[in-house]
Amino acid sequence: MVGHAFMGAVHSHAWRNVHRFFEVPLTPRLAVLGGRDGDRAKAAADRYGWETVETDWRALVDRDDVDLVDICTPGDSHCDIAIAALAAGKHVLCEKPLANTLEEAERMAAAAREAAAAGVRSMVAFNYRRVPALAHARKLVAEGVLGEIRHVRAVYLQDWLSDERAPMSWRLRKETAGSGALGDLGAHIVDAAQFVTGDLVTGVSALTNTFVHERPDGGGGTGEVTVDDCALFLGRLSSGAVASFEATRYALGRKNAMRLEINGSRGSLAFDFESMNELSLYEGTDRGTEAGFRRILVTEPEHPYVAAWWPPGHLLGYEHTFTHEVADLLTAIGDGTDPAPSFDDGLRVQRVLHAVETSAGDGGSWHAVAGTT
Ligand code: SOE
Repeated sequence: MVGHAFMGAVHSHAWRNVHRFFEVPLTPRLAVLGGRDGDRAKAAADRYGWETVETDWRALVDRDDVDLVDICTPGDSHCDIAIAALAAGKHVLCEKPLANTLEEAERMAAAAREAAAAGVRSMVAFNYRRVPALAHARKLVAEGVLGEIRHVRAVYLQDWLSDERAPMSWRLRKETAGSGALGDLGAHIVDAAQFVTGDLVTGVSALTNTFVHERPDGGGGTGEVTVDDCALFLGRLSSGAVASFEATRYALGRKNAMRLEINGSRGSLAFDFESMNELSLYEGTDRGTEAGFRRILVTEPEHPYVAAWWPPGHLLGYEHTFTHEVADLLTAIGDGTDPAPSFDDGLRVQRVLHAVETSAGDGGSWHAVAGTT
C-alpha cells in the first residue's frame, strides 16, 4: 500500500480483517507500506501491521513479494503509480477520484483494460457502493420496486472548511487534489447515483464556488486555495430521469451527510450515510391513509454483506464498507473476473467531473458527458 493517512488507515483495517470475516479465496499479507518520510512510514507500518516500509513507491511496485498495490495517496500520483503497477503485473486498488484529470483517467483506464487481458485486475475505491443499504437500494431499483425512475437527488455535505482558520492542505491545491469538493465528494455521489440506478449521467449544468481564498499555511503565512469549496449541478440520466447534485465542505453541522433520494413512478427511497444502517422506502401501493416512508434497518443476514458480521440490529460502520470492498476485490482476483467499480467506471465518473468543471467555467451552460450518447 502506498500512503498512510486517513485512507491508508482505513484500508489497512480492511486488509487485516477481511479474511477473518469473509470466505475469500486469497489471504492478504501486509508486506510493505510506502511513504516518503521513512520514520513516519515506519511508525504507521508498526501501528497498522505492515511488515516493512519503502520510501520510493517505484521500489515498492518492483518488489517480488508484492502482488497487489493499493494506492491511498493524493490524486496527483494515482496515474503514475497505477500504470507502473499494472505494467509490472500487479493488481491495483486505487482511491477515488481515479485521477486528477480526464487525460490521466483515460490513460489509466486504457492500461487497466490491457492488463485485464493478461489477468491483472484493477478497482477504484468507491466504498459507498459497499454500504449494505446502498447495495440493497440498487437491488430494489433493479427489481422495479420504484418503477420508472424520475428524480435522483444526491448531496454530500461536510463542514470541515466552514472555519476560515482551518489550515491549508493538499486537498485545497489543484495541483495535488485536481479539484475540491467536486472530486472529493461529488465523485462519490455521481458514482452512487449511477450505481443505484444503473444509469449514466449524460449531461450537466454546473456552478462551483470558493468561499475562502487564503488559509493559514501552518508556517505563519497563508496559502492560496485553488480548488472549489462547493459544486452544484443538474444532470440528465440515460433513462430520461433528471438529477441534482450538491457537494460542499461548508454545510455547518453536517459531518458526513452523503444522501441519496430517488423518486420513481411507483415508489421512492432515501438514504443518509449519517444513519448508514437504514434505508427509507415509500411504496405507492400502501393505502392512502397509512402511506408513508418506512424505515428499514438493513442489518438482516439476507441484506448484502451483512451475513458476515453481527446479528440483526448490531450496526455496521464506515470501516466495514472498505472490508466489503477488498472482499469483493479478492473474490474477483481469485475467480479470475473483473471487479467493479472498474477503472472504466472511474473514468465514467471523471468524465462527469470534467463536464461539471467545463460547465461551471462557462457560466453553467449545458455540457454533454463524453461517451454517453
Ligand atoms: C474527506 O472529505 C473524505 O475523507 C473523503 O475524501 C472520503 O472519500 C469520504 O469518504 C470521507 O470524507
